[in-house]
Amino acid sequence: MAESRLILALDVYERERALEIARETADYLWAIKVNWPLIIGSGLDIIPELKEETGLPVIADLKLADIPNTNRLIAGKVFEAGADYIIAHGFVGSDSVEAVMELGKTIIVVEMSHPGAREFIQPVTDRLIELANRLEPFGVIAPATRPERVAYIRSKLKPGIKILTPGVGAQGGKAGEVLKAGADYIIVGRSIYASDNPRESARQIYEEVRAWS
Ligand code: O7E
Repeated sequence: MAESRLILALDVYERERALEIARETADYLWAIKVNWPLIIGSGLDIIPELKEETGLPVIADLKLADIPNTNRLIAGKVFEAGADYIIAHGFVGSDSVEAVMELGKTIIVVEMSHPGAREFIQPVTDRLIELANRLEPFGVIAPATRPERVAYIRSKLKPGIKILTPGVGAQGGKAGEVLKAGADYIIVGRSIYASDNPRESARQIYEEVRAWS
């Protein structure tokens, strides 16, 4: 099977349900993203459990946005638990992001997918792209809900820095459009985990993504 470019946003609370959905969909995924709902509901041990269950990388989407020392304290524990990547906000400044990058592979938010992202984040996206180009993280987060912004971010971003795009499905983004615009990976949550058949939903999105690869 071709390498997947699909990331599952596993935003459920319960450990058993998370492990079951991960097991059912793993064949179609590149990685699993865990966010606060799952960490709050199931604890940090869910990270090694998901890795053991699926063999897939885990992205800890903590959207870290604190002073360097606090970012370091949090990221240290989360990498130690087995996270392969951590997502951090860039708007807090390069020292805060560097504190995370010193400990492991990091993904920086340069623009978000919801309508409110236009208020404060989008106006500073250019500067966040500059930050990413300077620090060279593994990747950046860009909005699948606005393919034209993904294309813009791709045109300004150093080659080699990956673009990960949430917002496909429940938020209205279309996988094909955002991949055509230059995304490397798409992040999908509700359209998979809240569907009647998560495995089949993941398979359908995987096939759609593959058609663009
Ligand atoms: O809308 P869904 O259910 O497909 O889930 C989308 C997931 O991506 C969810 O975990 C949400 O917190 C996350 N996300 C966005 O939806 N928009 C963003 O701009 C950023 C993220 C995200 O992954 O953040 C990484 C920083």
